[in-house]
Amino acid sequence: MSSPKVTDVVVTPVAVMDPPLLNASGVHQPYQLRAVIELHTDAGITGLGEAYGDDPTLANLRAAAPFLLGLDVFDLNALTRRVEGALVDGIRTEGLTELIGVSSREKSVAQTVAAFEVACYDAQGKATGLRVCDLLGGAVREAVPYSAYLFYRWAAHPEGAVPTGYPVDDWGGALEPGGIVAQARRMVAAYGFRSLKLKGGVFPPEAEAEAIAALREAFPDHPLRLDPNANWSVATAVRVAPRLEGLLEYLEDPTPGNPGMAQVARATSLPLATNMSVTSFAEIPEAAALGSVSVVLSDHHYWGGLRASQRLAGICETFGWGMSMHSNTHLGISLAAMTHLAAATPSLGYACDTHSPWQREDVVQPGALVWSQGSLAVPAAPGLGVELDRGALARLHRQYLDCGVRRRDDHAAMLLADPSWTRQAPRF
Ligand code: GKR
Ligand code: MG
Repeated sequence: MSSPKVTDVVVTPVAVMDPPLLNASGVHQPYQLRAVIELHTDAGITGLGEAYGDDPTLANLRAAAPFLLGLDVFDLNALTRRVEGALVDGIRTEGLTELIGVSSREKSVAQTVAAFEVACYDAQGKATGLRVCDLLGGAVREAVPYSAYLFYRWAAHPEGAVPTGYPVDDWGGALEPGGIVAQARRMVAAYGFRSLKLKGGVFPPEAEAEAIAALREAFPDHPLRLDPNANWSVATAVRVAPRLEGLLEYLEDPTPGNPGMAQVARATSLPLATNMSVTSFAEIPEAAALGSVSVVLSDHHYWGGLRASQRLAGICETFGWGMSMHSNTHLGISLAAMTHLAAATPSLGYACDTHSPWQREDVVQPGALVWSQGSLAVPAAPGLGVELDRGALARLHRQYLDCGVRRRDDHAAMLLADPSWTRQAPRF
């Protein structure tokens, strides 16, 4: 078998409708941006990947694309070298997706490699008849558990934020414990999730602790998590965390940075998890030295891909850290990649995060990703096991062109509803 070589790289930005989910930065915009990557090869095989779709990410992907022509899809070290070479000058690091820690050149390279690496793996799988999880070392689980991702939210985006005819979803608002419990009941009934995560950092910590207590009462056997996205000061987190002991399986990013997280860690027996203070290999030594975290949420999109995520898994094992998986809004290509990675990573023991229940639009054909009891079965077809829905891709690209959103800005979206709103970090 000769290895497929890349003959063309197509990067297509898309916009998908998103509900008004509240978080520490503000509120989700009516559209979230993603980029769909197609690596065409001389074997007639096309590998699929998915990335953020903001302007800096697109600029980096497009800068790297010409350097991939002729690349052997099995030569992932060459992929890394080529991307690094392509992005030597003019790399975009500013304005990248929020809430995933500090921006850096290293992380922008990692994000760019990751997007193409997933597409290479998909092409490898299609060329060999193997699934991506098999290429990653073999599946240790054929069903990957995910957690329900609960959000405080409004019923609809504020007036003026959406075009005429923008359809409101039927989840309604959730601004107090009763609303969060109702949201959890619906999500558990629809998907069978067996663990629950509440996005916090929106209301004062005491109010969010009440929501956690209400969830515990309604779901006595479901592990619970709370993620204030570093919107609590160290003093607040030191005060509140001990009250959550016995209620949470972990507390995610209560406060910013490893030094602050370490102070909180010393004040509570709760495991602290992060996708904000440990977001690249460069941040690991500080976290290890300070003892700031005990669970790291991986995310192949910014750790550098599937292989880099498995390297991270090894490091987590070395330090005795647990491993979970972070999610931003994503589509089916990424969900398939996350599922293959989790299936092939033995120490990824916590249920993964996913925004899937909030997404009403996708670029993949339905049927490949099947939910059962809160888990996704690893797709059976070669590669990622998902196929592009070309009609949907064209429609969502049109939506991208028309919607005017070019980067994620939850703060600006909040200002439309409350012009006096200010971002304070941390707010509580
Ligand atoms: O979608 O609002 C959101 C989340 O807050 C997301 O942006 C975070 O990156 O889910 C993420 C997290 O766990 O921090
Ligand atoms: Mg988080």
